[in-house]
Amino acid sequence: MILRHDYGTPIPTGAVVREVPASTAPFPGVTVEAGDGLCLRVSLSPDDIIWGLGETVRGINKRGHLYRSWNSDEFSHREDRASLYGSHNFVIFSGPEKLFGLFIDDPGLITWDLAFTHENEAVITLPELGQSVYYLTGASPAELCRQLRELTGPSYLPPKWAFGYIQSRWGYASAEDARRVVKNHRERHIPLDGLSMDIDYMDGYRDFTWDEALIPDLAALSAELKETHVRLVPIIDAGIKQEPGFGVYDEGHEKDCFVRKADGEEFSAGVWPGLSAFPDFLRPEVRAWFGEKYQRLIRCGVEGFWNDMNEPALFYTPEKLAELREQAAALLEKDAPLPEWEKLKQPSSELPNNMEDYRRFYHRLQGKTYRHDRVHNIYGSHMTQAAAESFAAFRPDHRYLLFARASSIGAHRYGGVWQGDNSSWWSHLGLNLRMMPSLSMAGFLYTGADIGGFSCDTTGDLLLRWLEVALFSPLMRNHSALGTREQEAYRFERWEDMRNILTVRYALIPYIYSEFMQAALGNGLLFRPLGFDYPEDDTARRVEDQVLFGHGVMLAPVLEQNARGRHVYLPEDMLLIRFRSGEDFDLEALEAGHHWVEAQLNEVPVFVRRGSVLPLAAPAESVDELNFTDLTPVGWVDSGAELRTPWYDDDGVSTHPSLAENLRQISIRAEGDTVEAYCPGLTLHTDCLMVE
Ligand code: MIG
Repeated sequence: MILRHDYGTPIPTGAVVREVPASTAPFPGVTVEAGDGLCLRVSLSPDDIIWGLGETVRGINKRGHLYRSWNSDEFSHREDRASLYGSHNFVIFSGPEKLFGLFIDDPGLITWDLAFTHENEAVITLPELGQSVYYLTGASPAELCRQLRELTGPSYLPPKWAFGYIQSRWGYASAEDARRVVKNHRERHIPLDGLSMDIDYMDGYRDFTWDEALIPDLAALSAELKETHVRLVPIIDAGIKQEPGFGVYDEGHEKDCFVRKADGEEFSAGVWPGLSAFPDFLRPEVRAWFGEKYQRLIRCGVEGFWNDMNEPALFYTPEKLAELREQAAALLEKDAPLPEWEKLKQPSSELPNNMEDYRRFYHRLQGKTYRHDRVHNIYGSHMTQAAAESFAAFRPDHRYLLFARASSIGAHRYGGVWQGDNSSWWSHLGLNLRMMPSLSMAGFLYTGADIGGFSCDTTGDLLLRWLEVALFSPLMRNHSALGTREQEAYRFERWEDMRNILTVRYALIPYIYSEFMQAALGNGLLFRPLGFDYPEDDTARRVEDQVLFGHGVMLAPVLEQNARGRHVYLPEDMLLIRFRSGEDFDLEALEAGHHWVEAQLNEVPVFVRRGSVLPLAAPAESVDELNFTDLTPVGWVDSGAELRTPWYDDDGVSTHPSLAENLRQISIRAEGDTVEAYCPGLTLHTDCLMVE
């Protein structure tokens, strides 16, 4: 059941698609104080767990830290950060005597003191009124997530090829770079489906252009790569170079599409192209205008994009830069001794993403004007919406790949997210795994982190383990920053192991796709904390380094350097599949309880519940070449029992696929030595089933 309270006049964020009438019935377990701002308090018993908040640092259980909903460009973030790129204002309180969810539909700053100040209290504060708060109750945490999705709409559907491996790097600029990287993969039979192009492909960082000296014919390049089953995925930034003569800018300026300051002047901030103007994505006519621009690249055969810098990140404003200059000039003037120059450190480090700058410009939303800081967290989402609406207008029956950096709940209908600028640190391996269930809860099913780590130099073992951790991430992309060690799989001594792990991924794609589509079309979860399925098992509820995926799979990847295995807790009997490649794995039946599981650097352990199966395809080098109908289910089957697994497949591109029409059942029956597996339209091989 969902209860809604309004405080002040709620700002239309676009997050909610299903009207729930406002009520005055109290929220049991929540104390609400509404004054100038809003404060929600929940007292916690020592055993309560808090799940949610989507893309955030720290644990799956969010209890014990302070978080802030404020979309932030947090390059190389550490665990003390309160905010990352997205704001996903949904939490679940779950304990022996408690189960409810809160969704705060507010586009601005929210502070979540989740037992940070007081061990047994959660305090959520919002500086201003103007929001709806939804209180969700139901029989299970998954049920609360389903309700949230019914309230905020279904998750975005990527095309099937987007489940393949994508190679990316800040620095790929030319057609030659693209060809070389693809060739290096294909020559070594490293699977590949996408190549993402970073800002360097653009002409002077101008959106919707490309440098014609580097890419003379984008359409020809795109067609040539598609011949080898690789698709280009260019980046689009939020800011538009403020340069008279640049067509996109001139048009946006003429049509009054850019945000303005209080005095009516166009707001300007420095980002990659230099001083730039920022589209007011909150207005539908601006979205239509900006979205249409993507079609220039789509007409060249591009079928996927990533939207960056849409918090929006601001490197500096002329106003702030002038202040800094003045301070520097004063120091110069008086010929200040060296220690005094230290005074510039703080103002210069505060130049980017400065709160004062976020108060300098205004948006128009449904006839009202809002200062940016009041609606900051929905800016990026509306950029994603602009792109998605344009794709739908251009080719309504075709899915496009789209993922963005900044997001809020609501944007999950339009695209996926990647998890921002992580680092090549072992600690981020765990962090990125823990974000998967939290992002699923918020509706972002299509997600993944920069494999290998974005900033800092990666190492061969870290990249290999990261590929293993990302085995089930819908978005599986290797990406790294300019100036760091080159990070394509083939650069490393262990490249064959990396290739082998990628063959595991491709063997799994039909299953991952089946689970993804069932979750997306059925408002379900793709990744879940163990506590969702084992609410009575307190050990399972507190596990932070294992997650559930789809029907029947538990992931417990190795997250530590030099480790040759790890401790795994099994809440029930499971089959361990120790993969070395898509065709090379061994099986071991394990009983519920604690286990030390060996996993050498080139091995990835995957667990399947007794009575479930993991259907594998024969690996291929691209999704186009995968056979989705010839499968080998792997699992632990009880003799005498019939096992049924829902199985989804479709053409991979249609935009309104029907769950009912595309869902089948794989049924497996084992009786003594005879095992039979059946599913209409599938050829199933039974040699990897363990019968007991
Ligand atoms: O200021 O486009 O998160 O993936 O490589 C950095 C360059 C801008 C940040 C993105 C990252 C991308 C980088 N961008």
